[in-house]
Amino acid sequence: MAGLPAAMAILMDTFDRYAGKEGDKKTLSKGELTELLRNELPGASASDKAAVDEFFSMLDDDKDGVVDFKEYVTFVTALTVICNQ
Ligand SMILES: [Ca+2]
Repeated sequence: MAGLPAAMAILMDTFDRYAGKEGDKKTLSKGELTELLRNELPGASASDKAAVDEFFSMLDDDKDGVVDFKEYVTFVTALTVICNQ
């Protein structure tokens, strides 16, 4: 079971690195999320503004305009489950 804590540490580190770039360190703005996608998921179409907008609103579950850690983790967990099917 060594893999899970390591994976969670990577998740948390990735979030912290981008969330800390501007404004609130506990949330991802749309700009920070765009940068995260561009650097961490090169296959994602982060240059497509409409796709980023759609992705952002999908993550921003409570529609407050920022993605907090809970929203981020919920999304990544869902993505991991999908990828394992
Ligand atoms: Ca939110």
